[in-house]
Amino acid sequence: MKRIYIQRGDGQSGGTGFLIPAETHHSGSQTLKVPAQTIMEAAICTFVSQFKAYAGKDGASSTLSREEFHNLVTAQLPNYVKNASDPGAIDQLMGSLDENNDGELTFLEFWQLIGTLANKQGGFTD
Ligand SMILES: [Ca+2]
Ligand SMILES: [Ca+2]
Repeated sequence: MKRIYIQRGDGQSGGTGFLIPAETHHSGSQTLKVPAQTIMEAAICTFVSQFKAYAGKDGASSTLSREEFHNLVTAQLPNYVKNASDPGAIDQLMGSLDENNDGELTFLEFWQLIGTLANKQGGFTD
């Protein structure tokens, strides 16, 4: 079972207040246990797995072609990217994200869109 050990900074016997992560390593045949996933960690996993699912449809499996990007945006972000069905808008959006202009979006190139949408969602200024 996972156990989280917390050393309290009580000022006695050298307490440092460091948070010690849950045990992750076991020797022998025991299965490796990792700490329970947090909400943010789960969100990251969702982004990564969804990106991979769409990027893996054709060509390079780690990047989004224009078609894959179009499919992802229309299926997954229809409320945030309102004009997703407009091919011209997709071309323009893709062009703005494709920093090295190779016609493919890496995860980090794609991630700019998520950052922009999330920023807008949060009502943050720039
Ligand atoms: Ca691909
Ligand atoms: Ca690119």
